[in-house]
Amino acid sequence: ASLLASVSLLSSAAMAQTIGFSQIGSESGWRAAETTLTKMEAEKRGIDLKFADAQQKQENQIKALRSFIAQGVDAILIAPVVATGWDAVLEEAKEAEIPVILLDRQVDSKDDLYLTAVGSDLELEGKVAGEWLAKDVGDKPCNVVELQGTTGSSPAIKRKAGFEQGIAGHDNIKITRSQTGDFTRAKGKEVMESFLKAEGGGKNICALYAHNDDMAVGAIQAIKEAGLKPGTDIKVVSIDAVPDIFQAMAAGEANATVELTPNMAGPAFDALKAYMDDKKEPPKFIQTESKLYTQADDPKAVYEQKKGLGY
Ligand code: GYE
Repeated sequence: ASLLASVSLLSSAAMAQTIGFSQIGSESGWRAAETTLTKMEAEKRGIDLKFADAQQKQENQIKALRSFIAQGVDAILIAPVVATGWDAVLEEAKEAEIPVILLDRQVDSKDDLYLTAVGSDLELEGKVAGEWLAKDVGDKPCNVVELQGTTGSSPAIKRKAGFEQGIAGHDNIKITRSQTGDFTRAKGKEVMESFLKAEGGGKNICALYAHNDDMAVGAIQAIKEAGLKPGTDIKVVSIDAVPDIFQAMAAGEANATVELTPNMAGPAFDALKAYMDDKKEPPKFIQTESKLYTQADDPKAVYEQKKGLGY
């Protein structure tokens, strides 16, 4: 019996796995933090992590997954850049009996094609942002411009829908312009410049809703260059709660953000271990918490506390 026990112990120790991680890229400070934390979590667990950066291109993610399958990795993590187009490669992973875990974004594929998805309630994040703005503006007429995330990604689709739920019933609040800034600072600045030009230099814009803080930080630059005060002339609400948005808040240039934890890998690795060691099937969605931060939450202190956490 002891021989058997030691063999099974050895085999579970042998489970210290090789895991492939197909990361979207490093389009935002949040994404960079997720990568840092995933590598740290893998290190902690003795996992050999094979990392592939897709530079935000789906075809590079599909190539990476095929290479992980060919290598015979024990499991795959992927943050899917868009929600569609994954069925074929996920079928191939399933054929190879390699469990796949989704991080921070979801896919339209049937859920038997992945072990679980770790992520936030993306729609709730948008709703919290919309509700904050509705409370902040009261009955005042407010034209909102929106910087959407990457076209076709689950956060862009759900955060847009959620925000509209948050402002529903407040007919004084209208989204007058909405365009993708692809989750990056540079594009966020560029699109905000075009919004300002199109809206009388910005005097008709009451608020900006950005699907992530990086686009908001880029837009804040554009608002200042247009001679307006972000945070007062144009309210700024976004999502992620990266350190730089707290610096902007402390300077009165941003008003609110909804926190998205960058540590999706911890819950993912835990679910995977339970599955591989004890055949414990995880739920299809493991939800992380979202939290609203405003200028009332001591942004300077939050910046100090967050800036070391892998961003
Ligand atoms: O908000 C943004 C990143 O997929 C929810 O992707 C994530 C988003 C996050 O580009 O900063």
